[in-house]
Amino acid sequence: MERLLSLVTLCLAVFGFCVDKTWGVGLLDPSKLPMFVDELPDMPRLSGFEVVNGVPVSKSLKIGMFRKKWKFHRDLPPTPVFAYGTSAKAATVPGPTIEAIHGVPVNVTWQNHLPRKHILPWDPTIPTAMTMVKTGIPAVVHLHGAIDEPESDGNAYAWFTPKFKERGSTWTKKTYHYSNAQHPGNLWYHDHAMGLTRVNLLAGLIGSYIIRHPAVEEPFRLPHGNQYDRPLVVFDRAFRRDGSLYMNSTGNNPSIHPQWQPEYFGDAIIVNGKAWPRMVVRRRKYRFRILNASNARFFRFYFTNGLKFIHVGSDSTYNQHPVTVNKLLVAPSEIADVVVDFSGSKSNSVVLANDAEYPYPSGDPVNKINSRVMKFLITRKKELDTSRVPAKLVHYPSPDASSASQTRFITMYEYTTKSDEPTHLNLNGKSPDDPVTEQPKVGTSEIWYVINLTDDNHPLHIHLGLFSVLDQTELIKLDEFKECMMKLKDATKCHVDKYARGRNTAVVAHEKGWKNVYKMLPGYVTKILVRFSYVHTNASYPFDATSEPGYVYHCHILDHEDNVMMRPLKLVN
Ligand SMILES: *[C@@H]1O[C@H](CO)[C@@H](O)[C@H](O)[C@H]1NC(C)=O
Ligand SMILES: *[C@@H]1O[C@H](CO)[C@@H](O)[C@H](O)[C@H]1NC(C)=O
Ligand SMILES: *[C@@H]1O[C@H](CO)[C@@H](O)[C@H](O)[C@H]1NC(C)=O
Ligand SMILES: *[C@@H]1O[C@H](CO)[C@@H](O)[C@H](O)[C@H]1NC(C)=O
Ligand SMILES: CC(=O)N[C@H]1CO[C@H](CO)[C@@H](O)[C@@H]1O
Ligand SMILES: [Cu+2]
Repeated sequence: MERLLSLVTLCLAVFGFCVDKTWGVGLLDPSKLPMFVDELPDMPRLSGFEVVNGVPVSKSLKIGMFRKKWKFHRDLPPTPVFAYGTSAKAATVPGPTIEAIHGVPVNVTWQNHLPRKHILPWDPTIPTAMTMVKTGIPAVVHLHGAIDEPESDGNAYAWFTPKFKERGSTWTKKTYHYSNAQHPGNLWYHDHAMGLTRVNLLAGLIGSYIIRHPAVEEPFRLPHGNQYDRPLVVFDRAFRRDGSLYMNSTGNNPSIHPQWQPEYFGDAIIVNGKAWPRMVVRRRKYRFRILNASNARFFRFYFTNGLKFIHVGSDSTYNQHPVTVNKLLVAPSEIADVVVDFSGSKSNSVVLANDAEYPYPSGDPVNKINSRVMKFLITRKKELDTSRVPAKLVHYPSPDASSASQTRFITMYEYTTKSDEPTHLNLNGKSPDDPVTEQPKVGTSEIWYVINLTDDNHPLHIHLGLFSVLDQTELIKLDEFKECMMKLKDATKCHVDKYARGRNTAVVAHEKGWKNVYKMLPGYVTKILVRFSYVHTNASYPFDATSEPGYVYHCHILDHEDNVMMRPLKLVN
């Protein structure tokens, strides 16, 4: 049957009307895949340091990007993917978890071994590195949440092809330097090539990166060690029956963008590279660093038997105090660092579930398939558990709005056709190529008012700077304000203060700290304080943050970021 179907694809291709490959090999009905049959993998761990005479010292790593096949489910044929790893054989989806120590830098040479042809459809009508190359798929790695030099930040135009044969306009060097001078936290690395981020991540170019700080963290006695401290990388995917990844190759406005669609969703929920896996856990506490690595799907996680999450940290920093919650809303690229105590479970198995609408918050409700994430099978016997969750974690200096040296307005726009189909999005009416307008001074803080004029919740991600949400106020007379903004593109001239008079929505307790990505409520003005220095000390950066190519800030719905919801950010002295 499968062979017959690929024969059909071939014939259609030969006759030139194989527009969408789904014609040939049909879409997989994900309800055909039994849930909870694959064990949850722990991705290979790569140490970013060596221990010499009992002291951790700096190390250099070589990590490649490879095309290979990956088994996402027991009953699904192997899927062609792009994967990070120290060799093609060792490469995994997601890639290896890099473990670094605070104060011990890691050098990584990212090596591109990708083929010339992409495994997913891409769109030549959005600004993309793909149209500029002959020697292979362009790629560049961004370490999300890292406070590091611009040369190692993975600028979208710093892409390169295999053997560095072709390089983008802002490419500067082969080996990236990660200082790990920031406080302990949860980072992740992923591709960031211009106009390809959504497809390169969909193909598998994602991995976790943890910075540990033994002197700060050991006294907490949180669950630790590879067995009890586990990254969970969650994303959604759609498949064809032959196991290949499915991404619609027809855009929602094909006459403008033949392929681009405003949001990618798949019904299969993947954790650490397996669809709806299961994990046998002991009746004790575990720490899970949950990363939402979906292109566009928000997750609102909960346990079907009422178990709770003890939220101890977010994407970049620890909470001041642990916060216990029944539900966790995680936007794309957000990280929730939680402790789950299975000793309190009344049942011997529990499903981690999701009930977030997609697109969030105004889209479809979840269904039987995409509302399930994974299953935990809990041993019967209670364990001796010496780990704990301390009442106090890390106290960072509170955001001080009066210290801000600059105020900016950042407006999110979505453009649509007459029939209301999105064509593209941007920030402040500008594209990534327009000259830089945000030039903060190193060491200062700034207030940004982020105005969402779209129907979606956009996770805003700022490179280098950490930010804290001060206030979320709904806009009144939105249509009037929007009309002015569409014309003038200037929040001051449109008197935003006259419109920011609506409902005030509190920031939830566990998201009050310093973050590198935050969900911008649609129709709201979100006031944030962005800090361009370390938040735990006033130390200056151990690198020149003002060098080329600078940084960027963007929406982390990848389909938006690629078309073209991203702007440069250039630090100055
Ligand atoms: C890492 O790179 C830096 C330059 O960016 C260099 O000074 C340092 O010696 C390198 N470390 C190792 C372990 O190679
Ligand atoms: C692909 O997208 C097009 C345009 O939005 C839509 O008409 C079509 O139904 C989609 N195909 C599938 C299989 O979802
Ligand atoms: C993952 O992030 C995406 C995009 O920000 C978001 O839409 C989705 O809800 C998040 N999923 C979870 C489980 O948090
Ligand atoms: C950093 O400096 C600011 C004033 O510039 C001060 O209010 C704050 O307490 C300092 N923080 C630390 C951790 O020293
Ligand atoms: C949920 C929400 O309030 N969304 C609003 C975002 O802003 C646009 C106007 O620009 C409104 O139409 C949406 O209702
Ligand atoms: Cu990013």
